[in-house]
Amino acid sequence: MRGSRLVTIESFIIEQERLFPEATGELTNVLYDVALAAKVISSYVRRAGLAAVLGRAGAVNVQGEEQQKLDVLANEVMKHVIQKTGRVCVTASEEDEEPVPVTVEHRPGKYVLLFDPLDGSSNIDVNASIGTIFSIHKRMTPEGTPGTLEDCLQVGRSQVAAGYVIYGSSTILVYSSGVGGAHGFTLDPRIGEFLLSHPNIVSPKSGTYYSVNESNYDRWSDGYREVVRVFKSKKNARYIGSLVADFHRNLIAGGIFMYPADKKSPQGKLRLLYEAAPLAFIAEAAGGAATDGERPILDLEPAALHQRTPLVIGSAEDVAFVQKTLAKATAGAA
Ligand code: AHM
Ligand code: MG
Repeated sequence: MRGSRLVTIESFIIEQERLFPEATGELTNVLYDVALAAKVISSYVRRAGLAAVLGRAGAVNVQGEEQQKLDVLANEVMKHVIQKTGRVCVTASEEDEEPVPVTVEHRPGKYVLLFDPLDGSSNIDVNASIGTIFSIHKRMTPEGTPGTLEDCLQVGRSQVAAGYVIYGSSTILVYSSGVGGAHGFTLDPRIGEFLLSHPNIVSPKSGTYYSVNESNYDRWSDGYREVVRVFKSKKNARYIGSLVADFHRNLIAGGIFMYPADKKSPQGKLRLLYEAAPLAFIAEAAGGAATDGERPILDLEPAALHQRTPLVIGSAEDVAFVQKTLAKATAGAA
């Protein structure tokens, strides 16, 4: 742990809130709620091999208990913690087909929470790092009413806060509320608190690592093939197949993550609203960048809740190199 002063996530967020004299404290509370959900999810993840949570939903484990899929469970935890607080008007998740509005009975609040409860699901059963990603917006529709799809379909640039939790060798929550930078907190399991461990994260301008699923090489455009040819000769390959884990490594150590569009996934694989946009918010807050190969992720206008996007994210100079190489390849092909 860096620094001798123990700073809890609560006290840190309150300190940050003082930078905004007009703040009412409600966003702070939404962030606490997310941190609380993260602790609960983390406790399930840590016991995953013992509790009845591995495998497919609907299956029965060796003790005859009905198993609940960990990502379904994480989705329920997040909604349970946030839906009745009076602070959000709608939630949207990778696991729910439609937005889930907060009913009038539960006092719809002024924020919107979008999330991927447990990303990297192919890694769950093999004990590799997985994560939760979250994005917070102010609502667009009138206060006091249940939120709608319109509240969810907002451009990434208008996020008021975003972040992720990585369940790795330790559990770390990284968040940003924009102007104040990006900050990381490590869950101390002895006291059950997130403590400040990575203040003011600054991502290196260029990095050692590149992360991409190279088995898709034959399906990529010439531009991406050229990018990877150059990266192979200059960088080190690291790919877990768990976005949060690949992103976190590259954020801290420097590097780039790419999930391009390809012949099989013409829009890319990753989701704009609750995967790409929140991580792009963190990347930019840490001095990095994120594009779909051409345009900043944070400027993309969403048209559908589960919309996909190609994603190129990480150290600023590496992302710029990809953009330049792709543009050159497109111009050359024209
Ligand atoms: P998921 O939301 O179903 O877990 O899928 C998203 C994951 C990301 O974590 C990861 O970057 C990517 O899918 C890996 O995909 P692939 O196996 O095609 O490389
Ligand atoms: Mg996901």
